[in-house]
Amino acid sequence: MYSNLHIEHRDGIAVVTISREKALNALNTATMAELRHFFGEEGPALSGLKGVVLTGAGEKAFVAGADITEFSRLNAAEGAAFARSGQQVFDLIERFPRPVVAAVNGFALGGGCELAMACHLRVAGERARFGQPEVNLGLIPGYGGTQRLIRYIGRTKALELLLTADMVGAEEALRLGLVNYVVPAGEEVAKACELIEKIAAKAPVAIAKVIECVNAYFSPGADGFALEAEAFGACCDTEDFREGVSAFMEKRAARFQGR
Ligand code: CO8
Repeated sequence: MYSNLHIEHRDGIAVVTISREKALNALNTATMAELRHFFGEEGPALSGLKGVVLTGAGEKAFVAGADITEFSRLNAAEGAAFARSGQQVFDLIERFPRPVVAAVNGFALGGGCELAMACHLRVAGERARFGQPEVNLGLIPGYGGTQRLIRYIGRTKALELLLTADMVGAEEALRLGLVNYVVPAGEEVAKACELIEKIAAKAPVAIAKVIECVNAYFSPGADGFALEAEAFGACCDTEDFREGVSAFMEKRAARFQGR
């Protein structure tokens, strides 16, 4: 079904590997269309899905950026449309109601760093390298990099990385707050799956509401506190809330049904 994504289902976790190893998994139009399909309405059935791990094929790169060969001749209007379309795909990932964890196994540059930042959590292998090198090409990030990098690491360091095109390694990314964990090379996907398993033991509706409310903090015009109160109320109406409280009282593990 997909040509550029390899999807493997591991006990309720979809491990999605971007598979264009010869181009260091660069995001071409076809790959973006497949990501749009996967994370959009036609994507995986949510029932039984614990979460998604996104990673790159091979040992060298997570994703080395948007595919440079495809946008060398864009004019202003085409460039803006190209960027907006990519932003929509990454918004789908950010709003996905199950946890999406990036397993960053190498270079995460330009659109690759932006893709990792659109995921809810990031696990970096010790050889991972992050950067927004677009100014080297006479461009700026177009898939949300100027906005999301600041959210994660603050204005001071974000401006430095965006202006200098410097890359940071995994340990520095951890120190800056760009990634959640650093693991030995080759263990990125396993750690990402471990995180998803931990989250999968919680109430699925509550997890989806947390994602929605945290996203609201960063949505201009959204009233995050109002949304939180509404979402809290919606959780109160779920069977899982009753099960969670009963399990606590009975000193046993909760068995959530996602409703
Ligand atoms: N696009 C297309 N092909 C790529 C890309 C890319 N982003 N990155 C690497 N490749 C290809 C290389 O061309 C090369 O192909 P070939 O073997 O056919 O020559 C192959 O992958 C291997 O790459 P290298 O030989 O360069 O490998 P090195 O180990 O020497 O270097 C690097 C690895 C440092 C990662 C290097 O490949 C590099 O600098 N790549 C480009 C990184 C970059 O600039 N990324 C940002 C791209 S711009 C972007 O992402 C903007 C996002 C928003 C777009 C909005 C659209 C308007």
